[in-house]
Amino acid sequence: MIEIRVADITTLSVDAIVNAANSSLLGGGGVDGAIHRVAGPELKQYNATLGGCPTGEARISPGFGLPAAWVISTVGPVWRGGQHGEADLLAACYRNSFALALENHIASIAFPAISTGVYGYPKRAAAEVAMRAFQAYQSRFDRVVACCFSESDAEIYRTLLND
Ligand code: AR6
Repeated sequence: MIEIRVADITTLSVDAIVNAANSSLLGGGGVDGAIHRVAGPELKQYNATLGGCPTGEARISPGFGLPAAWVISTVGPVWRGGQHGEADLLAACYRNSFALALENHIASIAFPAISTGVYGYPKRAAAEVAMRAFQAYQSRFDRVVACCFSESDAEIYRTLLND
């Protein structure tokens, strides 16, 4: 089932939350900063052992201080006009995050709108990529949460879900 929520993803009680990270996996601003703040310094220490993550791939860590048991960090593409493989890379983020979740027997998972903040991916185009992935994988999970940070972002997902 796909749920569209307006929330701070760090508050969600799901098995795994997805982080829109950078390739260092060591923290940053936006949702990444929020997740590291609530998880605590153990997340950065743990991620330092992972050796980074290329754009489009994903890595899994324990949730430490978060309500979620797991954090799946994925590195979205920086928007450079749309002709540099951005859509394929963003789709890979969702696919690789879902694949890691399945390998780890995760039943409920929440995603932020990857790449739509600092990385500048247009929100509607990013939501189309996200929704296609949610629809492809939802039957293998109890809950797939599209975690929006504003009501206007949620409205974009609702429009796509009802299409
Ligand atoms: N809960 C849910 N969504 C959030 C939260 C939150 N607490 N905070 C922000 N968002 P961004 P990116 C939304 O910039 O574009 C970091 O510095 C936000 O409104 O967090 O993938 C990393 O270290 C937006 O819709 O991630 C990277 O360097 C979405 O999350 C870089 O930013 C993504 O915005 C990644 O940029």
